[in-house]
Amino acid sequence: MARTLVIIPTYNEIENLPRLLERIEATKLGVDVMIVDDGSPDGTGKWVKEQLPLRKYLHLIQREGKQGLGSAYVRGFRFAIENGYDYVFEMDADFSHDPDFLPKFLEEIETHDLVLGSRYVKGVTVINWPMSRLLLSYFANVYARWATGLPIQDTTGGYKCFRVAALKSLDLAKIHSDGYSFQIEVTYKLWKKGFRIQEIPIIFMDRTAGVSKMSSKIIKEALFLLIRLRFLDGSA
Ligand SMILES: Nc1nc2c(ncn2[C@@H]2O[C@H](COP(=O)(O)OP(=O)(O)O)[C@@H](O)[C@H]2O)c(=O)[nH]1
Ligand SMILES: [Mg+2]
Repeated sequence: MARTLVIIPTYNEIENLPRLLERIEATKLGVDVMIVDDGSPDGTGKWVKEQLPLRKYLHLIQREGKQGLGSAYVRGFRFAIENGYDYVFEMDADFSHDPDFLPKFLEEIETHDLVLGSRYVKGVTVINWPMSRLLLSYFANVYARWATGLPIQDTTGGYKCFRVAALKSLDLAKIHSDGYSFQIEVTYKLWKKGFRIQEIPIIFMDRTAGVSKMSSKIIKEALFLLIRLRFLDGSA
């Protein structure tokens, strides 16, 4: 049996996380879950800590202060590598990434190294986003495709499944980007190394509880990352 770890970074997700864990349990896939919490002021990390003895599949890394999504995932990746997992997922805590798609990812990862949940392979499958945000995401992807040459419709999405053996080939210490940049950078590096990447359609639903941590800083970072990947860092 393959061992799978679902990494969920959290910052103030107490309104979502308890229900999300129940939904993951209901899939009966037997996956482990790693929460990487950055000292959420709303007590998300404290709640997870209390759950550890009750939910044996659950793991927790507590960091001090909000340190960003990218480094939270890198921390989780290291745990997966050190603890002999076969597959590792990225998943948001806010129900944008429906746990019911987990089996589809697991099916595809058997013959690929990275499976991407895509909002743009079957038309546009995004629910509840204001038009402005949808356009931003859509055109960010058009730009990312153009700048990197990645043959992928949705490079900024954060619902992904990696073969841990592929992640091991990356120099995680060199990945400093955050947010959307992080998503593009990791996928780009695996693609450059010739790993097998597959996109599957997902329906992405914007959060209905809690608040988004997206910021203009994260968008600007993505803009510059693409320039770096394309023109300065071809050997990445
Ligand atoms: N640990 C950690 N998690 C974060 C941080 N920023 C965002 N997250 C989590 O990353 C996921 C995606 O963030 P979200 O605010 O929904 O971004 P959006 O979907 O792009 O609007 C959620 O589970 C957040 O709680 C951070 O700095 N540290
Ligand atoms: Mg979100």
